Amino acid sequence: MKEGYEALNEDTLRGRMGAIAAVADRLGGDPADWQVKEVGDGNLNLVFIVGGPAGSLIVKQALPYVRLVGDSWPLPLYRAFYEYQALTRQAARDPGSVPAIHHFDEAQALIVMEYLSPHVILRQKLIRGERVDGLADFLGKFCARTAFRGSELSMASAEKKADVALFCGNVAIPAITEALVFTDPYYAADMNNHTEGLDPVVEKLRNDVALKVEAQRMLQGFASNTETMLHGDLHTGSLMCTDAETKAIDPEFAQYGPMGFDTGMLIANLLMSFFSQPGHRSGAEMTGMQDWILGVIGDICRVFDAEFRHLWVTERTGMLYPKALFEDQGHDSAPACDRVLRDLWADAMGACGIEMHRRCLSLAHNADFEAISDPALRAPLEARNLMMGRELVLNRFDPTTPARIAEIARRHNEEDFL
Ligand code: SR1
Ligand code: MG
Repeated sequence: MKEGYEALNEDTLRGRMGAIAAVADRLGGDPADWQVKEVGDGNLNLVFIVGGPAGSLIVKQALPYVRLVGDSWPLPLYRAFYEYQALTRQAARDPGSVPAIHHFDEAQALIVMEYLSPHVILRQKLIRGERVDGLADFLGKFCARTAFRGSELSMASAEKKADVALFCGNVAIPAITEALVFTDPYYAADMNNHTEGLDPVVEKLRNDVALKVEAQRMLQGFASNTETMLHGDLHTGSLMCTDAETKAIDPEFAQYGPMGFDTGMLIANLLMSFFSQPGHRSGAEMTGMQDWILGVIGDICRVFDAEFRHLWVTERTGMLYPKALFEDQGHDSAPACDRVLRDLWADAMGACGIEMHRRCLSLAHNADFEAISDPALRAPLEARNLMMGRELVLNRFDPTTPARIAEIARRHNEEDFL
């Protein structure tokens, strides 16, 4: 732990933050009068909303352990440093997509940033049946821009390799993903849990050697392919929305990895929202929400594709697929872009399927399903989700289209697997 680190609490925050001009000037007034509320509902960190007469902001501080589990699971404070680095890169690669940073303190593992208001976590909105205008446009562009602009399709090699080296220091956080996402779902790991009644499907997945092989191949790629800087944890709890605006938050799992990973994880979380809807509403309201979610997924794919192809033409300045080799020779580079996208979508579909598994089988489940209190209702919905995840992992090299994703989702949504 860095010398001098001290976790904040609602009593100490005013005094400590009041001494920082970047904070005090934004909040105004006497720090003793600031309103302070700890609102962290994630698995890892402290998050405070701090309000003064001139405005409000967020103070996020890493704890030296996993909050979800307690101090029996230590976790390096350096994750705040990587989150800060990732936020600055995302802000440059997709301006306006992430909260503005007002102050960073490495020793205290603390980031002071813009308070997004009246935004709420997308997962909560989806559980409530609320829609967000422009969601797919934001997400498709965010994923395409961060994937493309963080890769050697765009970046100078020396700069990209230096960045890969920097992020290589982030060992403990990717290790969580390597275990919880890629490995633990496929055997009875210590911290796993799953819904009562789901055993037949869990057993089927854990005895599917071909599935385990594919999950480990995906892990091999995740651990060794440094194509671009990932958000690393782009689920619906890492997005904050109003009814018409979306921002991405919380990139402490940032690492260099396969270009399709973020998009796959994101689509998985939307699919879990799709499958869980019958636990939250019924009738036309439910089918309408499910149709809307599938529409968002399809549009994310279309927007991603269009934006990636646009960047391919306008910003392909890195060492990969250089114009000197294609356009300058009078050769069309579009087939090369097709090929890159095909591989990217195969990675995305694999990551998607694995994320659908881990959120029902491993340690950190998601509220979409967990908020369904009756296990007899929850288990069959989770079973549909798990079985679709399997199909996506095993068939991830089939061409990915919005129609194919929607067809697989609708087919599984009709099935009883238990
Ligand atoms: C122990 S951390 C569990 C999960 O929380 C984070 O949000 C990541 O998704 C991680 O896998
Ligand atoms: Mg998080």
